[in-house]
Amino acid sequence: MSELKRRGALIVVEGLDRAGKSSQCEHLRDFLQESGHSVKYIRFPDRTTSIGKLIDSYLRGQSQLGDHSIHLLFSSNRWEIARSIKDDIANGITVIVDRYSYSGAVYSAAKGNQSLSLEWAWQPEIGLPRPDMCLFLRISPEEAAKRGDFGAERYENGPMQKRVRELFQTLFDLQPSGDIHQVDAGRSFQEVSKKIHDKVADCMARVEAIGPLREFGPITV
Ligand code: Z5A
Ligand code: MG
Repeated sequence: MSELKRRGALIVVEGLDRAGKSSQCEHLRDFLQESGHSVKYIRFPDRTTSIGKLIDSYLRGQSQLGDHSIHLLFSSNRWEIARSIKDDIANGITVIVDRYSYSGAVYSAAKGNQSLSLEWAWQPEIGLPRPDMCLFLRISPEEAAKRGDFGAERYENGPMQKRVRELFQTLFDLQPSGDIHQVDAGRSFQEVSKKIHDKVADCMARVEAIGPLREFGPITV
């Protein structure tokens, strides 16, 4: 009887601005590849697709869209790539994702629009692949500020980041236990990457015990 292929792991990296998500994701990809694993690194928003180009233009302030419309575009941007994530995982490839549904729900709900609650914002994420592990890179506003000023994009301002920080915690409290792993991202790059590598190694070792890739379910706030 032929041996069944071991599936890849779905690892999400989340965090506030300047927490070091993208640099850590790239480092993790290289580390896993050098250790002989098949790995892919993707980031959301994926600004290369036609939906992603609309999002990019909005984030740069070059176009205007209603809060609900842009929210659903961010979610669509994940749905258009969901099939390939599932296929890669089934083919034994570990997929590292830089921002995901958690950012999606939290940044939109942080705008304070009465008809765009966290619960409403989570709805379009239901059914998307659920990560085997989400690493949340935790950083204080002071530490983040040392890594450079806010950029010119929307949402890159103090009050928005404060609300986002609170809502991440609210959303994480509603996730299935064991999904979210907090990492102190205020430490040196090497210290943070060591923590991440250890946690990811644990997760990859548990993938068989977890079973098939799961899907996001509803939340009740
Ligand atoms: N958004 C949304 O609204 N809805 C959604 O569904 C999604 C996203 C998916 C763009 O995201 C915006 O989209 C974002 C949320 C919203 N808005 N905000 N705010 P993005 O992911 O494209 O944004 P980004 O600009 O790529 O990411 P970032 O958060 O600003 O940065 P980062 O990836 O966390 O950090 P980094 O680029 O890896 O590092 C930042 C700097 O710090 C860099 O100079 C590093 O060399 C340095 N660094 C990193 N680690 C360290 C340590 N440990 N010590 C010292 N310095 C460090
Ligand atoms: Mg980044």
